[in-house]
Amino acid sequence: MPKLTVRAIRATPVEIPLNFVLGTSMGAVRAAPLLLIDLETEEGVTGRTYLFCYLRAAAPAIVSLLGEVERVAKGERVDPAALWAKLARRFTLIGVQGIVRMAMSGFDTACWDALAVAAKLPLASLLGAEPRPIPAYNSCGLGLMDDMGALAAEAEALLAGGFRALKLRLGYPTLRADIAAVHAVRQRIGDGVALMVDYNQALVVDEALARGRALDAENITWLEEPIRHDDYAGAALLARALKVPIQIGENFSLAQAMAIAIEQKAADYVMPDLERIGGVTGWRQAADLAAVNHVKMSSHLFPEVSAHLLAATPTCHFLEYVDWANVLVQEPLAIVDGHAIVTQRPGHGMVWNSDAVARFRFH
Ligand code: SMN
Ligand code: MG
Repeated sequence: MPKLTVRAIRATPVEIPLNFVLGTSMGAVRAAPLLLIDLETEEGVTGRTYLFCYLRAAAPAIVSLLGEVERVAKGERVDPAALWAKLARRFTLIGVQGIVRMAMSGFDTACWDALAVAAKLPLASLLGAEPRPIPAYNSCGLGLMDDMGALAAEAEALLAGGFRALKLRLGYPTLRADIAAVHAVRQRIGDGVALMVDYNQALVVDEALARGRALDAENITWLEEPIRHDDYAGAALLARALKVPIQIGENFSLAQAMAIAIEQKAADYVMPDLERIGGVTGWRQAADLAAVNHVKMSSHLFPEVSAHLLAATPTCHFLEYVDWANVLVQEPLAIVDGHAIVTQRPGHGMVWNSDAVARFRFH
C-alpha cells in the first residue's frame, strides 16, 4: 500500500434535483442532498467520495462529525482498517450508528480512493479484482404513481442505455393496485426485462405474505424490504413461504447485521449500502460473508464506487444504477448494454466538476 498521511477532510453539501421523482411508500424523494468528501493527504493525493444524506438537515450534522473524524485521524497513516478501529473506539460511547457511521464510512471510502489513486490503480484492482462490466438495473424513477400510463411510459424511457432490468416501487394502498402497477410495467417492457420490486418496509408480515403470494406469479426478480428492515424473523418466514426471492440489506448496520441476517436466513439475496455497511472496509467484510454463505450480493446506490466493489465481490449479482452524481463528476459512470463499465482510471474514477459543485452547493 502507498504511504499516505491524513492532512484534512473537506466536505461540501450539494442538492441535486432528480431527473425522475422517486415516490417510495415512505415519501417522495425529489432531490438528493449529497455530501462531497475530499480527503487531502500530506503527499498531495486527494481521495474522494460522496454520502447521500437523505435529508438536507443531516448534511451539517455529518459535516460536524467529519470534523471530529479529522481531529482523530489527522497526521495518521492512511490505513483504512487501523483508522476504522481508532474511530470506532473514539465513537463507542455515542455508538457507531446513524450519521456517525455514515461519516466514518465516507471517510473510509475516501481513504481507499486515495490509496488507489496513489497506486495508480482502479479501486477494483487494488482490491485484487479486474475491472469488468457489472450487470446493472436502472433504479431511477418507477416510484408510486397515480397514472399507470405514465408509469409504463417511464419504464420504457428507463430502458434507454440498453438496461435489461428495472426496479419498481410498490406499497400502494391495496394488493390489487400493486399488481396493476406490475402489469402496467410488464406489458410495456416485455418478458425479457428483469423486474425487481421494492416496498421500503411498508407492510406487516401477514400483508407481505398475501402480496408476496400474488407476486409469486409475476416473474419478479426479487421482493425488496417488504417489512421492517430489522425484523429478521419475519423476513425468514417470508423467505421460506414465498417463491419470489427476498432481498434486504440497504439498512444493514455494518457487516455484523448482515452476518445475523444470513444466520437467521432472513433473505435470499443481500444488497448492502456503502454508507451503512462501513465503507469499503465494511463492504469487503460483507462480501466475504456473502461468499462463504453462497448468497448473491448487489449494491444500494453509490453506483460509481459500488461498481468497483462488485467487481471484487465473489457473489456479485446486480448494481443499482442511479444517475444522481452524473452532473457532479467529470466522467459519469458509463452504462453499455445494461452493464456498468468499470474503467481503468485510478481510484473509483470520480473527480468533481467544480462548476457543477458551485451551482448545486448549499450552505
Ligand atoms: C431507496 C429508497 C430511498 C432512497 C433511495 C433509494 C430504495 C432503493 O430503497 O433501494 O433504491
Ligand atoms: Mg430499497
